Amino acid sequence: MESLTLREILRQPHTWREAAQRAADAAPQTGDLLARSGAELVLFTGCGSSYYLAIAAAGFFQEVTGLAARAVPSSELILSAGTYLPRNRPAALVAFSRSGTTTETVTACRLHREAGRGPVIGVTCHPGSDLEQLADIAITLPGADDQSVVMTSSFSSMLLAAFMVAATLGDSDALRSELAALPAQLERDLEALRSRGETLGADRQWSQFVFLGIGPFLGVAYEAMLKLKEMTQVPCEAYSPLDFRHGPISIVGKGTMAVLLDSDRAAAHERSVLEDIRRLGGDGLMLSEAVGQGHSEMARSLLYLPVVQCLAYYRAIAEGRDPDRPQHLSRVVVLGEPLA
Ligand code: F1P
Repeated sequence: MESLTLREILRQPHTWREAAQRAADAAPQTGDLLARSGAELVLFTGCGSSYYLAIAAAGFFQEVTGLAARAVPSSELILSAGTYLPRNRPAALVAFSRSGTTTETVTACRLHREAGRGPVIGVTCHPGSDLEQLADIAITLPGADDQSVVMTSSFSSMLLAAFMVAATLGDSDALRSELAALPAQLERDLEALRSRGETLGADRQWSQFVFLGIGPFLGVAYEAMLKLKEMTQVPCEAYSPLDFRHGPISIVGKGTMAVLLDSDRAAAHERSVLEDIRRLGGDGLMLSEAVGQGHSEMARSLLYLPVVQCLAYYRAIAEGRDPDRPQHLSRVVVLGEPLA
């Protein structure tokens, strides 16, 4: 029987259509809410994959809208808020949670509201969830509510929704049009992206993977690492490309595969890091070779996802593991005791 995880990876053109439409519908009122709130900072939060989603979303959001934005793990917002929230400054909170019930994320949103710090915008896949009920505005994507343990279509669909809101608030018609057309683009490219991920994942000469991504791409690089870690436990790490030279490069050897989620902004410098890795006996590739040219960085960051999801999936199969039953993991982490 076909794996649930693979089925949910391959349904992303469909879930992206729902995400683009629902986010486009919600964007105007989201912009009004942020403007009325006087928020001087937009915090993006989540746990695990949803935190990595927050990193990518916050990075592009700030670049496209010009509003100050940063990503913080939900648990840090609860236990170390002062590190991220400037004293008494109004801040909006954008929370990502596929389940809408993860303890830390729901708690962070509740505390943000109770403190009157500013509005809560929830992005979830679970209608009627705690997060949806707590949020001032909720963007809910039921079509992307992955039933698999690991997040795949939920991750990319919630990220696409965040990008669509950013493009709308940033008043970028070009970006909005590109994102609206992305589900059809993915439908056309899906088999090639799947196949590229399969080739990479099924090749067991690679004993360790390094995912490299600059700026907002680092969030997607972390997610690529987490997918592979969750489904296979194969050694894998993620870094900002040039920072990899400052110590972590010591791990490079014959079986190292560096997957560069390459950008436009630093392309030449990123390629130079791959050359260093090859000189040290490893190998490397640029994911834009699979995804093709002519896309914005935002769109490319989304099109990279099916490739790295399939890389992890097919490596799990090659290792004789069941991607639908990842070791030690549950679909949602709900803590027994309240954090605050
Ligand atoms: C987030 C999360 C995932 C993790 C696993 C368990 O859940 O921690 O990051 O990969 O699937 O759930 P959510 O808050 O997005 O529902």
